[in-house]
Amino acid sequence: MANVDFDSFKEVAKDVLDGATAGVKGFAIERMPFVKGFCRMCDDGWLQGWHERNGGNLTYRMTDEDINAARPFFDAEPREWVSMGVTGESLAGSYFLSTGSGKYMRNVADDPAHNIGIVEVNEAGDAYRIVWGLLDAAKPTSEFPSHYMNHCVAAERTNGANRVIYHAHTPGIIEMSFIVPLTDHDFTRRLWQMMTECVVVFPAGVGVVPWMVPGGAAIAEASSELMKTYDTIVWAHHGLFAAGPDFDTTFGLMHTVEKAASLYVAARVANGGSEDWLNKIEDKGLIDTCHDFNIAINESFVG
Ligand code: 2HA
Ligand code: ZN
Repeated sequence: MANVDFDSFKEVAKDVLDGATAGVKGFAIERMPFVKGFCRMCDDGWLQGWHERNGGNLTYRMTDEDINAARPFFDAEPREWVSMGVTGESLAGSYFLSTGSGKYMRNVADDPAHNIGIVEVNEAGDAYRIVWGLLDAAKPTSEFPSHYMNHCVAAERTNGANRVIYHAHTPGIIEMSFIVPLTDHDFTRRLWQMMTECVVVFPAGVGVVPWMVPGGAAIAEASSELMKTYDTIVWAHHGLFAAGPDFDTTFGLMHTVEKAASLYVAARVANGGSEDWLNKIEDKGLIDTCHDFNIAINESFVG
């Protein structure tokens, strides 16, 4: 210290302090638990091989606590309102953390502010504006209208418990859509039969949407109709769309359904292409499992 003059010491100290303040401001949102959980889920999906290129998207409906914690870091000037092309009144005024359109899941954890962002939905429930992140003119996912409509339905069905909607390009489910009739009944029964705990993880079964153009109002409406009954929806030749109360449950649901789908395809290949299994879980087994776990099975798919 003896050789450092006081003014230059002060200057260095100020630089360090300014840098730290900018760092805290720049990274404060990234450190919040809901953002960390969101980024981890994007990375987990990437590591599963579900998110080639910009495939898949994730949205999370923020709690009041999340909003209050994040608000000091919102843009001073919110961006323009953008019409969603769909209307959902029940979640008007909500805030969502969303992946960006054209963004890659594998890049989210490294650079959240460019790849994800917080959007506010207006009081009419038909438009959004970005209030944080999605830097350099990025936009929320092209599937945001689908996500929003499905958030509305899933939140109503679960008395507000549902907060997460996740879409992934899951290979087993895509493969199944080539070889299984595209009905809720056909997919659900086959998936339940693949692994004992499937019926416990998704006792309502899965809904199936036939092939549709992605990103539009039509797929949003078809999915949200099925979301009245199911947490998981197959988008034929495209992937899965899943809803849940938190990141773990929603990721776990997607993982379970996709694992069952890949087991189905592998078992069918191993069986020479036939579905005439030597051994399988009978309907009584599915019903008894739900009974023992005290879970209501969707009875339209058994018996
Ligand atoms: O985000 O997965 O369905 C890209 C998509 C669209
Ligand atoms: Zn997709």
